[in-house]
Amino acid sequence: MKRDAGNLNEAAISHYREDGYCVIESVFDVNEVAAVNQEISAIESRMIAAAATGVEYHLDGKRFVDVGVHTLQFELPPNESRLRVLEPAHSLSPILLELISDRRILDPIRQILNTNRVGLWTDKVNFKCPGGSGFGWHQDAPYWMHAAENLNCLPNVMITLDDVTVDNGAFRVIRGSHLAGNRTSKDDGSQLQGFYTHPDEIDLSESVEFVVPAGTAIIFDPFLIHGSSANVSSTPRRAMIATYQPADCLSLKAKTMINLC
Ligand SMILES: O=C(O)CCC(=O)C(=O)O
Repeated sequence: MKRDAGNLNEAAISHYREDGYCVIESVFDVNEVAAVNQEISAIESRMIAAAATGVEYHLDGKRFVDVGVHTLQFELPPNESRLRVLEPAHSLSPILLELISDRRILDPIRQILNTNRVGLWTDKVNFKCPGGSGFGWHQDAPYWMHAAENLNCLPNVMITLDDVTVDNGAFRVIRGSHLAGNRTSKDDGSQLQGFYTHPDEIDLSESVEFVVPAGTAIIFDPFLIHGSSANVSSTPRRAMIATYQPADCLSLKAKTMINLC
């Protein structure tokens, strides 16, 4: 189910409710995407430099650094000089705040949340540099379970910032998997096992992969099982993911109210 930018029609809203996602193509044009990518590149350099002042830790061999409220996750060797994820990112740049506050994104979110007043729960940039690692199958809700006031009201929007191909690490979901709520997690003894979905819970016959152009918005439910493969191409596959909530609720990391209405 693909929609052009604008309000979601009833079919798109039903698709979101029943299948756990909907896709809006051509939300942002090439110039808008290029401006965001230029900003992201500057932010990556700035935050890598700032990591020297942060608090470093390792989980399952992955390097994390907290710099104030920002968590930096670095890529694995041989790409360890590159960022994998930066969360949150909007407060580092008016351009990123503008992107995730854009009416073309907020209007569909208002429809999904059935409210005019929308706030931000969290946001991140996934850099997916050439050689960047994939994301194992997981749901987002378990990460947020202990902090969110409205676990069922946290729609995610992935904004693609490069044309997505199978080779550069397309995003994928298990259609309808949100309907069964919180799934059993992995039990492989890893530190992050609680955040990954147990393989027995994953019905690969319902897997949907999104090969979409830059500037697309993929809206998905916080309980939807999702992930992506590694980037085996020579070009990046950048994306920004913003997660919304009803207004007047605290955000995940900074614990401030970020009302976008
Ligand atoms: O960016 C991707 O490819 C996957 C993102 C993802 O699963 C996440 O950030 O939760």
